[in-house]
Amino acid sequence: HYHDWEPFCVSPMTPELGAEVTLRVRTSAKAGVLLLERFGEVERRPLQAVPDGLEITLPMHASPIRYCFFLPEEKVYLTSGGPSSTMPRYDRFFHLLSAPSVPEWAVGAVFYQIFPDRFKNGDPSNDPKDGEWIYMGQKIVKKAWDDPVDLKIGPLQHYGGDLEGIRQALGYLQELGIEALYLTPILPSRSNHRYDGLDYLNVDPYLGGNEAFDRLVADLHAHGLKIVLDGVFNHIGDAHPDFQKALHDPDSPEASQFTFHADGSYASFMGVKTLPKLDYASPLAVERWLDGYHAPVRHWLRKGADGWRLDVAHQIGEGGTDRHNLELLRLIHRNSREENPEAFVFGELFFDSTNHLRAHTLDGSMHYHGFANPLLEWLSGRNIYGWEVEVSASEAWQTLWDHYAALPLQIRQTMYTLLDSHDVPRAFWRLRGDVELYKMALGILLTFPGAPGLYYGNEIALNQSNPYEVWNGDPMCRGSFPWDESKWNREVLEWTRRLIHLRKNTPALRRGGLLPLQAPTGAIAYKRVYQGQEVWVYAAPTPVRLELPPSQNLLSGEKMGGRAVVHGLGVFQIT
Ligand code: ARE
Ligand code: CA
Repeated sequence: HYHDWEPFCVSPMTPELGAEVTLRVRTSAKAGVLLLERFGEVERRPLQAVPDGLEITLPMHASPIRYCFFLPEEKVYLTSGGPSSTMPRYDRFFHLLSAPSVPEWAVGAVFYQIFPDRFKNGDPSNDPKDGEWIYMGQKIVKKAWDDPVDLKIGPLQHYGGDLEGIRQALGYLQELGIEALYLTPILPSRSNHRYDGLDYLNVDPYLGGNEAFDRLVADLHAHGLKIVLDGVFNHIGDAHPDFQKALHDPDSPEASQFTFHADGSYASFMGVKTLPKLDYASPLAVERWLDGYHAPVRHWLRKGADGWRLDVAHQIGEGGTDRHNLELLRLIHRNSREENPEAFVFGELFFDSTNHLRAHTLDGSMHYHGFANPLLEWLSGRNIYGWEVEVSASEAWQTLWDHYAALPLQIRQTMYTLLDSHDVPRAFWRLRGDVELYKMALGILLTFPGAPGLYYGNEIALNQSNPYEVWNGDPMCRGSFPWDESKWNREVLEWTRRLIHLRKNTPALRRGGLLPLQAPTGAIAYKRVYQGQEVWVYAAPTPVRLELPPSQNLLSGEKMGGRAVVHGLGVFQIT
């Protein structure tokens, strides 16, 4: 019995509110009932038999609609958490959102995250000069990034990477199979990370300015690639003229956009003074950053961006405001779609994002909590702070599965899954440079539902030195990309390429649903299913024996069936 987000099971796949939607279970059962939950009451509706399954057509008059199936002959409930012999809790009902829903291009798409200062210096003529003043008494430190000691210099240290560099790397990225880029901020700022934007309508001249952006976007689009920008709408940089005005003139309209306390201090991102927090109780702030014609939310989509990754999405509008965080996220989403109907808008929701995503706000979130964390805790035996943890394969799987099962159907395929990013230690480092384990982790990333995001350098096993105690300056996971190919791990690069191409050419891997498989001890195992295609994935850090139905090994091409041994990653298409 199977139900997930695919044309057979949900049609149309993104139903409009008020329109009708047909829900189908792929099953051999001849009779069944839909359990439809509304305001805590469960209604039962009979299903009709159709070839290959059972169906019902419903008006989409609430969003999300929440339901599961009951098959009386087998006495089985089909829930978002798989088949169950008892009536599931409400959080195991399927959630289906009404349109607007996720953009087709982002479904299962392979992303590549770039931290622009560190990726590629394509134009040394725009480099910041050592000792150059940036703004208000701040001086740039221009250094290469090879020596970990340099990291203590902190956020003013610039390497010189730019948008021209990214453009020059397009051939490399395409050969790898990348379909979309996610860039951390590109606004003029003082720091190398640029989360402290001081002008929201222009590109940092050190990155090549607006011309470099236009050129990059044109080239990307000409090659069918997308580009998602980092939307920093919770706070701005303290050097931004709006904040400077507010500081010097507390009665100015600009001042209404911030929260000043009696002692002269002000609300900021996690107490960081360079990042004053925007107060969206102020209508001016809503207009200026999110809603007005010139609001950056709209501006950059008109300039060709294909979406937003929303920085600290859960904090936007939080604290002492009359506009709720969820409402603001919906506003950003709606405005983005107005400017670009295909915009992909996902949140940086560091923790459990289920509630946000069920509330019809965004198209997905960075999947740390329900993906990267359990996976790497299992494989490395330590968490992102470096503390030792003991997580078994079955516990890790349970967390992955619980989070998958809790997501609205459409968003299951657009979660931004990742192993690491510019905010956490690199996975290769956490795995102590163990190439086999690392390849397996990449294998899980690239065979799991969602839009997998590689962080620049993942594909060549870029490493870092001990990150944990240098958390005051820049995190160590932001080293410059070595364009000297002798520093690349070729084996990992070939492996990553192969898996990306496999994913793109196998519909079940790219956009299929997920189901648990019986896993041998110490391993995790899952099925990906799409339109009748079934792919079984095993990830086993130590060798495991298993029984396979007639199938093809998608990594070696071999025909399989009966007994097999998997060590590392096994991917088998059932034939
Ligand atoms: C830097 C240092 C920090 C230091 C801070 C203050 O890295 O260790 O505490 O300075 O001196 C940007 C820069 C950061 C910079 C920060 C502040 O990229 O390098 O920090 O600005 O100047 C939490 C949030 C999460 C947030 C991270 C940074 O939940 O949303 O912290 N991520 C976004 C971006 C960042 C960006 C900002 C927010 C600010 O992706 O790059 O930071 O715009 C644990 C904690 C989480 C923490 C997470 C990661 O899980 O529990 O709360 O996430 O680690 O650090
Ligand atoms: Ca440069």
